[in-house]
Amino acid sequence: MTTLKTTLAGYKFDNCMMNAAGIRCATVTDLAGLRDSRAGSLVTKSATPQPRDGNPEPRMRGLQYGCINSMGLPNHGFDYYLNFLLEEQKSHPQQTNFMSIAGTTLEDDLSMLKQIQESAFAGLTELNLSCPNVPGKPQVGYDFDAVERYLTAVFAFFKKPLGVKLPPYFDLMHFDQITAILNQYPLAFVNSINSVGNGLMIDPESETVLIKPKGGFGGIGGAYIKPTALANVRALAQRLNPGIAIIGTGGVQNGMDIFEHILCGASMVQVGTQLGFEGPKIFNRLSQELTRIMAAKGYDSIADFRGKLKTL
Ligand code: RRO
Repeated sequence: MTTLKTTLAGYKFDNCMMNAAGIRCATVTDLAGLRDSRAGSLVTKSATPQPRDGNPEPRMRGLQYGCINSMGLPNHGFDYYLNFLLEEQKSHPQQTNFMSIAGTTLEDDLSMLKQIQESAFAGLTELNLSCPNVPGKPQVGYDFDAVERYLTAVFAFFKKPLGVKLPPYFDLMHFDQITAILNQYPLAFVNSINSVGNGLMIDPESETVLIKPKGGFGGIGGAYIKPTALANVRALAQRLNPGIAIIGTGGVQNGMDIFEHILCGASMVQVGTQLGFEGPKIFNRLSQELTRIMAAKGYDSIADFRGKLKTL
């Protein structure tokens, strides 16, 4: 019997698929849609201490192979998402969920983490170090000294399971450097990758950029980024302490894409752009596709092939 169950940081999930933060998870209606889907978990839109409107529109555009966004962290504020998650814990205690936070300063991150620490939240926390779209705020994940500073400050008091959402890296030396830092901390997981930051999509007909913020620059998601996502999952899996689980995100459109993420070392796989296109029913299709692929290959569970990518 094929199962899509997975384990991450000691938590069990009925399905190894879930949404990527930011996609159909900003309102309680969207979040309930995810909870009622076949996804094994959900993550809430990256929260800031106070609600934010985000960047001016148009701020997201889809194209054939993916999308560009510069949302700018629009969200209903920390309390809104924590309250939702606490309610979920009571109404659906069998499902473990994730809370994503993305302060625009270290102080904001620490203040939200202190509130999580003091709350009854029993899920996992994802610290987003890779938002590419807040003008004037570079991605923390590209500043290795800052990553070290953040994690030292966080783990001085934070005792609940915590992971980080990373930007894509493009040089093997950068994988060595970031994992040397991450391996110093009791991280439950790393999530790789966020969108490929500061791409540009244009309409040649009108000779115009597709989105308004930042002169048209924005994070790229979808099929465009799958090779980068797989490379990051694989490179992290080869370097991280075995106790740090990997969530693979980027370029998932079908069950085979999920299979490939797991082959590279992911324990859980998130769906971003394509979930935005299809809605939460996508998890039915993806579950059927992955189940069929595994059955055809004779794999009963994802542990049978996770991280077992072969080289030539
Ligand atoms: O809200 C956004 O603009 C955004 C965030 Br916080 C993120 O982490 N990744 C992204 O592509 N967009």
